[in-house]
Amino acid sequence: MIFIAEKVIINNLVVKALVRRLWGIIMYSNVMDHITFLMQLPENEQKFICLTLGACIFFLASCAALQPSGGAASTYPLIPIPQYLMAGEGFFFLTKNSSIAISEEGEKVGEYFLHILGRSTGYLFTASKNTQGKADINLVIDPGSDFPGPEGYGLEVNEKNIKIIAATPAGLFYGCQTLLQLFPPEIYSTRIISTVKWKVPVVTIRDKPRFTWRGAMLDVARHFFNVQDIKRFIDLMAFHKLNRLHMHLSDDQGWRIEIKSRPALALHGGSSQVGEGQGGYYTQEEFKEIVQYGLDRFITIIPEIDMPGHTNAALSSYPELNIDNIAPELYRGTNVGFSCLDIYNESVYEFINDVMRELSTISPGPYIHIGGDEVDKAKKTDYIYFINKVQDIVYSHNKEMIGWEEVSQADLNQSAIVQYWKKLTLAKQGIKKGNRIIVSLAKKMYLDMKYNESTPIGQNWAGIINLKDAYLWDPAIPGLHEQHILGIEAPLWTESVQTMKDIEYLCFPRLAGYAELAWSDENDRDWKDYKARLAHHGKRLDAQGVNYYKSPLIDW
Ligand code: TNX
Repeated sequence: MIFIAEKVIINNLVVKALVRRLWGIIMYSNVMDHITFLMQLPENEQKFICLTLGACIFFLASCAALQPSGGAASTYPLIPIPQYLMAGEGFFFLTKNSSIAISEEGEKVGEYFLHILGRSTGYLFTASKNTQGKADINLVIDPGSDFPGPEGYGLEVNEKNIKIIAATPAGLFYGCQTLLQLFPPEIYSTRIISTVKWKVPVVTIRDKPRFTWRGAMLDVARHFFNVQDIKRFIDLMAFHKLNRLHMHLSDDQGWRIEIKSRPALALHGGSSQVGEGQGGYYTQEEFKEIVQYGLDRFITIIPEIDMPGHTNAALSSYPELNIDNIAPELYRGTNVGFSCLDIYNESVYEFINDVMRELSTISPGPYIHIGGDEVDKAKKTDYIYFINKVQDIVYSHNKEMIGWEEVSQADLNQSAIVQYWKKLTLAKQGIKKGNRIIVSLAKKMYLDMKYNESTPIGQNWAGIINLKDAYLWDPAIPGLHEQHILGIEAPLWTESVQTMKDIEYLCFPRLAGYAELAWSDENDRDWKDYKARLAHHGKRLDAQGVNYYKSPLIDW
């Protein structure tokens, strides 16, 4: 039996309560009284009671074996922790002769999986399409299968073979990520390792995410990062089952996306960044390449053009967007809140329409982020007027609008999404209007905050966020109910971040914790257990050459 019917799978806590109850009955009642009473009953009633009791004990024992993987950190150090895991005994061994079968609809997922397996093992597998369970590893897509949600999967490993089954390619992809984590960490190496036995512990897993939005944000405006860096970041996200990459493509310090009808944006506005560097921008072709790379890993790219504030680079490129029609100098500092588009100038909306039109053709995802944060220069009524007009433009290009929490003051479309970063009152205003919330709470989730006072890069305005602070909280904070939360997203602002090594240092391992917050059940998260799993996860990061922060809180 691969999958245990949903009703049988019950929460760890329920099992514990039942076991405690049974134990209480045995310990605190006079057992002899019960036995004497039993002996006096007619024989058929005695049989009935004994059988029922036996069945109960069997049921409880099998439930206990089905505990979520909390206690199994050492054998199954998975991050994020899966919903249900039934531990087994023994191992499956992968050899160069192992056969692999992949459903036709899962071909791309299979390519990804075989590429990672091949890099470190050196085994050159070719997959067959016959997924009748005959191969050693079977990656099966069965749309009719009874899986919880579109991203769920089941994974069964026994000593003879492995089977992952999912209703969608996304589910299969996440199943493959879990399987890869079950191998020794060297499986992530980019060169062939011949000293390791490629074994996988016997296990049954059934899993699905808690939130549909599991994101990270990269600010490529304060410092520019090239396509290679973004692809590496996408790979690291995929490995943690994250599925949304929000790219902050414009700010005071730089404009990072080619807009053909407004070429100065990239050519001039893209030529600066914080400090000395020369900035840069993505051509539309490069951006499409990033989008496709993300799609192949089930990560949707969300482009953000921040407005009406955070617009110095645009104002410097096209002076007519300014109230005084004078182009300001390019800006290389780190202040915020000083720039603003000319809100009552119609040509500003023609400009925005050009940008949104081009952006929506190169960004097939359903969302466009319009920023809307920290506009110190505009009065509230003017701000609302602006956001309402921009929202109409976004929807005219068939995209759903996302904005930082300040946009909740405007007349939001029902499908618009509010990104909560600081003020709960603004998030709640969005909820009242029926809008969904992405939680990016600065004091818990800003990846540019330092780990401790002496962290060499990063900021501290929202607080110091060590690994425990980042992990040990729940996004459904008081006043924000689970059903209003679309998911979570951890932003990395890059005022102080100059290289990919810097990105990795601030993101890892905190992002692993956010991935677990986004994917796993709240009841299954436990700091002590997480610490043990993270120590092992460090080896996976090592194998990928990630420059992560070796927090003293973890016994690496
Ligand atoms: C706040 S959060 C900002 C960014 C800064 C960041 C620095 C938000 C919507 N805006 O403009 O880069 O703090 O931590």
